[in-house]
Amino acid sequence: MCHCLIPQSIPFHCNQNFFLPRISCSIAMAVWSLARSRVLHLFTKRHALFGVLKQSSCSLQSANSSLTVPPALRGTDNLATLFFFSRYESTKAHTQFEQHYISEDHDDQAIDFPGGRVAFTSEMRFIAESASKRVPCYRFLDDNGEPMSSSKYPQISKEMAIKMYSDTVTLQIMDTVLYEVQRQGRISFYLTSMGEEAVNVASAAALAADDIVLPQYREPGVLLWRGFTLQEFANQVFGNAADYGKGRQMPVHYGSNKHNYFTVSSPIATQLSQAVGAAYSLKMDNKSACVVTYCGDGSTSEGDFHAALNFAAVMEVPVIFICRNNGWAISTPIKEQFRSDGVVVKGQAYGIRSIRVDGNDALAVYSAVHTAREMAISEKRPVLIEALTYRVGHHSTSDDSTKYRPIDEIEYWKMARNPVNRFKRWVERNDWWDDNKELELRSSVKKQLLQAIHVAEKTEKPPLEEVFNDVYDQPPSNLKEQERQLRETIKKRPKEYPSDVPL
Ligand SMILES: Cc1ncc(C[n+]2csc(CCOP(=O)(O)OP(=O)(O)O)c2C)c(N)n1
Ligand SMILES: [Mg+2]
Repeated sequence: MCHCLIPQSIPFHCNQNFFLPRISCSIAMAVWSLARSRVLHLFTKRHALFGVLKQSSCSLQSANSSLTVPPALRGTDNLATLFFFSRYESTKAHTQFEQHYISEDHDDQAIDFPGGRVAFTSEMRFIAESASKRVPCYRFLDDNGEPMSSSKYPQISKEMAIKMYSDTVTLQIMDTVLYEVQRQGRISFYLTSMGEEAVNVASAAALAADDIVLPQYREPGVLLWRGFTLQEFANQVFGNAADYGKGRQMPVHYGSNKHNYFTVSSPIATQLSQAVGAAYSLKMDNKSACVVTYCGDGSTSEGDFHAALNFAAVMEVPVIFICRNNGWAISTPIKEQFRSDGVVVKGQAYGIRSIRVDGNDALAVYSAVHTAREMAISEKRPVLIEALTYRVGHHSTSDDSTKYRPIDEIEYWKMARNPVNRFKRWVERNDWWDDNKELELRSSVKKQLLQAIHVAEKTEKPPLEEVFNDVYDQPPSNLKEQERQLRETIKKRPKEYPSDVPL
């Protein structure tokens, strides 16, 4: 276990930045604009290094596709362009800036500047705000679950494929049932991963158990893959005495020392700089493992995202940043989040090898994470993966996403671009799966989950004193005073205190 992991006896809360200070936005912006110059002429080289990127592009157009397209998107020959354009219209390319970029440089006249040799140019020109072509999106399966021609077959065994598919189905069922349990008022909060099952499970499948995971919150599939049981999930959302967080966290703030999975922390992006610290620790210990941290598109607007990427690049640590770009940060669409070509280009700005991948294609996610892991560990370097996906559910049970986005957009991603159905078609095509197995799996998972919920609901809550434990070795006087006041209040108003929490 690396130095920076918190011991078992202390709850795994990481709501502060332990490892790295925040850097100011202005410094991050300065780093971005300086480094952006490298993007234009180095990009081709990077692609060559990154064979997987070159294998395919993300054309969503499919001759065989019988997919339902939302009315707003009909009447076009190129669904890919239109749909991606509508999601990414914040990006405009200005080719005229780029065309002369390399040819006019006077390589013989250069300055040996700290950080490397820089050629002079007699031409005054500004670097374009974006490249003429958007970074393509690596995918293996098309929307119908058929391998795209020229795609290399990812090394996935039958056993692995079946576990991947079974876990995505389990995640779907868990989300459906626990969402309803919240609606029935039996738990206080819930948040689904619907639409993002492939990023969850396929990325987990590409990792080793020793790799340390620092999640955002929409990645319970990683924990499921590692063997966290339905009973453990249920205990956490009910906040009972068997919950490892002793009921102190909101539901879905899972964590497991056993599975090297840091507890989810609500303040977004804090996990990113912590991940860099953990990866640095792995490097110091010369471990053959990496750290994997997840974030959303919204998190990339936090200063922590930029600090984390910069530190990771400079310190050369084995960390994989997986950004689930799902189009929305609660009600904020990505066109109001950034003006860059999504997230992937930010990696190169900080000197980090990066790839954009179809997050709804389990095999592409698997391949990209698997390759990234090898590079991160063998070359001791960070890697950034931008997974294009879509949050099909509401942000959480505290949200109604139909208030800010069209229902047909949601339906389109739910039906036509469903990552679970796409992967299923591929597994079926290999004769590894059929309807009987499907029925059997679904009924068995439902049965186990309902039983787990029943047990979790019946299990007693942690005693009141636990609210005040585990942070300090010796509780300070102000905490003792708070506990005294709480007990006094309960005595005065016993009816307002939940009867199932032991005093
Ligand atoms: C520092 C911080 N600011 C704001 C919030 C409130 N908040 C919770 S989730 C969220 C949106 C995050 O969006 P994204 O990173 O895209 O993840 P997604 O929910 O789409 O998976 C916000 C703003 C928070 N938890 N922490
Ligand atoms: Mg998002």
